[in-house]
Amino acid sequence: MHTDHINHTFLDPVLAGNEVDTYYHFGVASDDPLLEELRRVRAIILGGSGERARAFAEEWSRRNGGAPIVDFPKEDRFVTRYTAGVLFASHGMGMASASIALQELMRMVFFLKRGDLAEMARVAWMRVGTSGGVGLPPGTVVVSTEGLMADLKPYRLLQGGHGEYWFDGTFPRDMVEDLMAAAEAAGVPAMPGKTVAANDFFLEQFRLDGAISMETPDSKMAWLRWLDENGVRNIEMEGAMVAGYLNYWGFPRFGMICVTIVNRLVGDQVTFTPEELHGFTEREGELLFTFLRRELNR
Ligand code: R2B
Ligand code: URA
Repeated sequence: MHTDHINHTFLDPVLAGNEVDTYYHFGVASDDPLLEELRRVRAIILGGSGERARAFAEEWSRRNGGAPIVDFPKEDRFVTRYTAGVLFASHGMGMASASIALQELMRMVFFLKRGDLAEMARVAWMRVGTSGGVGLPPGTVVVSTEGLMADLKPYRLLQGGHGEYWFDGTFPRDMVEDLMAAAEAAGVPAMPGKTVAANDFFLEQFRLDGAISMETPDSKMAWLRWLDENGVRNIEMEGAMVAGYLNYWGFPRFGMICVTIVNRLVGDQVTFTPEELHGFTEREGELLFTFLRRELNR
C-alpha cells in the first residue's frame, strides 16, 4: 500500500474519533453502528446495477449457510449489501458515478481496517460487469489485464487549467491468473485482455445507433480494428478508473470481469432477451463465487 497516497489529513482525525466521515452517497457515516458489522470485510464486489448487488448478496448468503445480510438504508444512488465477509455495492453507469462509489468505499475500508495497511491489503476488490466484445462471441467473460480510455491511454481527470491527473490502469497480474483459474474451475468461457472504458455508451464507443452519431461505418471499424490490434478484448465504462484509483492507494488484490453482451465487430445494438442476458450474468456469478470462495480462504 502507498501510505503517502492516502489522504491522511482528512482520514486520520476520523480514525482518532475527532471527526466523523459521512459517506454521503451510501447514506452512512463512520459513527453509524451499522459499520461495526462490516469490520471483517474481505472483498468488495462492484457492479453497475443495484438489482445485481441484491441478487449476488442473496446468493452469497445462501452459499454461506444463510449468513445474515446487512442492508444499507439509502438506495437512491447505490444499493449496498454486506454478508459473509463480502460487501456488494452498485456504482451506476460510467466513471463519474463509479468514482464516487469507489472513493467513498476506499475511505470506508480505511476506517473499517483502522488504517492498518496490512489489513487493507487483504481486502480484494472486483468489478463484475457487462461489456461490448471486440471479436468475441457474446457470453465470453473478459478478465481485464489493463484498463484504458478510448484513446488507449490510461484514465485521466482534468486538473483545472493546469493539465491532467494520470493514473495507472494495470490490473495485478496474479489476480488475472487467479480469475482465469476460477473461470476454468467454474466452466465459464473466459479470456484475458485489455479493456477500454469509454465516457459514453454511444459516441466514445463509436456506435452508429446513438441519437447523435458522428462516425461512419469505416471510421467505426477502423477504431475497433485499432483496439483489436492493440490487444483490447472489450469495451465498458468504468474499468480504467477503478484500476487507476485502486493502484493509487496500492491495493494488491483487485480485478475486473465483464461478460460480453454484443460483438462490436458485428453490430452496435444489444438484442438479447432479458432471459438470455440473465443467463450471461449467472455464468459470471459462478466465476465470481468460485473466486470469492478461494479468496476468502487465502
Ligand atoms: C457496462 O454496461 C453499462 C452500460 O450499459 C456500463 O456501466 C458498463 O460499463
Ligand atoms: N456496456 C458497454 O459499455 N458497452 C457495450 O457495448 C455493452 C455493455
